[in-house]
Amino acid sequence: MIPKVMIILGSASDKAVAEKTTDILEKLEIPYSLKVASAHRTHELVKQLVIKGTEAGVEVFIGIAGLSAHLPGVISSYTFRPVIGVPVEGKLDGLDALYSIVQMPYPTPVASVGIDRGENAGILAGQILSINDSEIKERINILRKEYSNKVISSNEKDLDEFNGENHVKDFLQMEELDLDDSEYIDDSIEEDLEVGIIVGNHQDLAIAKKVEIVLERLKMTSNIRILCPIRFPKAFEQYVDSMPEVKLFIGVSSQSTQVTGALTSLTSKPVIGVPCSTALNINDSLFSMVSMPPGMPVGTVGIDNGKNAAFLAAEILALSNPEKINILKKVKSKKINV
Ligand code: C2R
Repeated sequence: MIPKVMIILGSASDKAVAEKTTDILEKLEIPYSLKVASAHRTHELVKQLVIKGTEAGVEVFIGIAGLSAHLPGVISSYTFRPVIGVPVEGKLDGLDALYSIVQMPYPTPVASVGIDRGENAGILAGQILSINDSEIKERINILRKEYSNKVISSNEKDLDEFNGENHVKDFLQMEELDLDDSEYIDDSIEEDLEVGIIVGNHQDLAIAKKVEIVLERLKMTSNIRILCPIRFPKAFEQYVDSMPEVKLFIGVSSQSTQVTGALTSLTSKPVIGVPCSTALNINDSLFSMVSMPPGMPVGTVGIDNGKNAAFLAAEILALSNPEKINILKKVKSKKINV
């Protein structure tokens, strides 16, 4: 059987993080292959695994590594399949691995998840595959319900010890709330739209435009909307729901990156995030975008690197449209200048 996902660990010492990924892939019933290979210590092995794996039909690669985690980037350099990177905490609280994974130059994107967030890598891989597989999509939705049910049941299970005299315990019990979040569908947006780009505010529009320009050159349909989910929560929700045909979303945002956070809670489709720098701080958007809790992945690219987000989106869409790979090859060999 050809595995759909290949997971490569930089070392057997990353096993605990990899287990989180394989647990999810087991739940989603997605066949995977698991290897240990280091871009530093066994470069040729990584190269062979990725090239032969791609030729055989592996659709998504996951690189798990700590320290100077060059492994996911090296995987990306040998394939046009989407690559997800999981930074492992070692020294420097895992920031060494996070930066090494996320800050890839164009056009060699890696979608980074948070430090040690192996489960989010598994879910993101599942979301990517679910674009062309309704059974995986169904299983992703069940998994998302498990994560939300855990929160909901905590209200009954975990708050018992709060017995203060002023705690109004019976206020708004779970059964009094309307928690049905089944998807609202409106057919107001053109059917052939492939990518929805949402940008949090005007200040980040220049980066979103880069995403759009590269998507256009890569022959993908997209549209940009400036919409802030904190200032306009209802409009944001309606806008996301109004695009049932969109295959994936790209959120562009600075500061506390509510755009991508809100997107993952409203859709089970893949969400790619571009953290934007501001004059005062470069790191806040990266950290708040990538460090999503278990169950809610945002495949984060490097700071201000809208072009890599577009390239990654094309790699994802090329899974069902191999002709797109020819365009990606031309871009990489600079026959098309974007
Ligand atoms: P050892 O425990 O084998 O010394 O590895 C591994 O992923 C691991 O987290 C320590 C750490 O080194 C990482 N490593 C990389 C690469 N190869 C190994 N980051 C690589 O090629 O990027």
